Amino acid sequence: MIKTFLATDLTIDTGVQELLLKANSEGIETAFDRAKQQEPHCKFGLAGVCCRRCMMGPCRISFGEKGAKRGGCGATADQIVARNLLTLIVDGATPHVEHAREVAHTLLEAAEGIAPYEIKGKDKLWKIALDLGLTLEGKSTNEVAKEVALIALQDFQKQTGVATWLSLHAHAKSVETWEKLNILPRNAHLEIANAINKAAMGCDSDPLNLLLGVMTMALVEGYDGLHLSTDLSDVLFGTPKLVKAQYNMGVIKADYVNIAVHGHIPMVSEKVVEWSRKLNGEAKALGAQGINVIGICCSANELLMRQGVSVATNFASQELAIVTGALEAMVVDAQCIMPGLQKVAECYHTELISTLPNIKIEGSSHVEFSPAKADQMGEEIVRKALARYTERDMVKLQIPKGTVEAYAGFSVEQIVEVLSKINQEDPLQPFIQALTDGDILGVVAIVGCTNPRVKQDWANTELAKELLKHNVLIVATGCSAHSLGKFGLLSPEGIEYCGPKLANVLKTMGEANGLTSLPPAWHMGSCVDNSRIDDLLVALANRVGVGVRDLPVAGSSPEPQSPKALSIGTFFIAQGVDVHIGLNAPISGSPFVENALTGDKGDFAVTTDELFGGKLIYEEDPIKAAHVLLQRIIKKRTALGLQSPDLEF
Ligand code: NFS
Ligand code: SF4
Repeated sequence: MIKTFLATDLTIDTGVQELLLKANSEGIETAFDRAKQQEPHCKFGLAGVCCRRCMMGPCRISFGEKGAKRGGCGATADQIVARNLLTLIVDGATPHVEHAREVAHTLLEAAEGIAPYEIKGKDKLWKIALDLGLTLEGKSTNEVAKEVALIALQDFQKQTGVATWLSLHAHAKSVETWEKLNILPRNAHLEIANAINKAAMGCDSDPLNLLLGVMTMALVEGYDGLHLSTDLSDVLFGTPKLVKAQYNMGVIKADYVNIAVHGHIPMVSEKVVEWSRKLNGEAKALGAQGINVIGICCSANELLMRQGVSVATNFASQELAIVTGALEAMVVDAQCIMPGLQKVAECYHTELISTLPNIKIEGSSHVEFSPAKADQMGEEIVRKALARYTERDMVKLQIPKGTVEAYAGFSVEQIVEVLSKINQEDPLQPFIQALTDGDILGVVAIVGCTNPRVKQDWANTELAKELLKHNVLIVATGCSAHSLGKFGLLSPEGIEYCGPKLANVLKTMGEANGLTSLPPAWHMGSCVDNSRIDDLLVALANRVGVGVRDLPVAGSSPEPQSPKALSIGTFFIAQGVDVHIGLNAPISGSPFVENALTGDKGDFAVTTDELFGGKLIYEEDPIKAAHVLLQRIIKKRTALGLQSPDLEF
């Protein structure tokens, strides 16, 4: 643990600051301490030029005149960086692909009557079934659901053709580009194996071919990761609708049995909520007011959107939720679960509970999830939490005060419904009119994580405010959406940050729906729900009659932590959307790879800007990043023949 630190340098969240001081005084180490201990980071690792792919190595390429220019096998910096990037994108995409497969498997078992889940999203099921060309006549919900689940599972098996979920969602112009480049994926598992095979020692050593492999993996991420997860989660649990909830550590309640759900997999978190409601009376029998479920990271997003569950915090401060001393249990499944949680939990009465059969945490308890035994899991977890309540140490209890109101639930279906209150026949028309007139200058998706290497929530919120000032509408997902929620940008009050034109549009749209205004940032869900942002872009492009690459939109991950942020970003670049990152990807050691991803059209032999119409933008300063994104948006507006104001920064 570092002895002296200023909590205000580490996060702008005052609740987290308070808990960092508490942790410090109790001698508890957190990710913020450990991140400092890792400084300075290895410069070879940061640049992506270290290779551990075989036992001739590890090898690293020197930056200066002197030193090795090739690894033991002869691999150059370009080749090593490209191979490392490919496996990094596999690291990002694979958890989402597993997420999707688990949802598909659960849907299948639910349809077969084996798994205790009711199919709540019938509308979504019908829509997907029709899009897949199935006939519905005379079939029960379960029969249709089974057919859909079996077709979805084919996206992990089929050896020829193109992944079905890509064909369901991709814009025709994007598919044309990908076909020409021969990067269309067949099935997710095959492409993951293919990518690992390409990157293996002595296999693919052509940096361009490796980068094309990166783009294939990005499409796997987009369609068999994000889209498949969202679609089938909506079928099982319903499509999100506008919902109001609270943000900040203050959502943890002193007089309740508190259960935090953390991770990503809605089959786990939904059952925890269901059983918390069923066993609420037992908490009262213990003298508590009831059971309070709160969310962390993307499980929070899933439950916020569908159940109105409030959000305690995001990635970087996950351990600090335990430091309140008020959590009876923290239930985790997969992805972004810090192993450090267990050590913190041991300082309190909190039980850390892992759930997925293949994902365990050293020292934690484990209550196993399987679709068929989901109810047993839910009940056992909640009973474990109840049992811990009486062990709470009141001396260690300290919950930062105050919560912030936030709206979430902006699925595309909900956005269309909101807009239909203005134009019933053609709901997207008022949105497109506002874009055309420049009342909405463009749309930027602020997505991804928080990272203890960056002052928590600072870059996410600064970038959002600067863009809003210039009338750019924000859509958000993941832990970035949580950053915006904590600081009021998911609430109608947040329009104080908007330029006058955007504020007017949001007021008009809000008033048509019985609100003072829509919030300036639309919370569209978890990280897999970046699929919803994609659907929105495809719908807008189709309505206008252009490609996704032509739209005045961009993406940004100001505080990225996970390789998932990079694989998702690359998916959007593949469609011609510019993507900003606030911490660099490990590519700077290769001029070829760096230029291919960040160069402009015509800059270099090959750039994604040239091939796809979008590029990677690396900028740590969120204000400068906002300005670069504004310039890129205006460039796209100009190409569409749209007027834009002269920007003054
Ligand atoms: Ni997304 Fe969600 Fe958060 Fe980053 Fe992790 S929880 S999948 S990766 S840290 S946003
Ligand atoms: Fe070194 Fe080549 Fe082996 Fe990598 S694959 S560790 S560069 S010898």
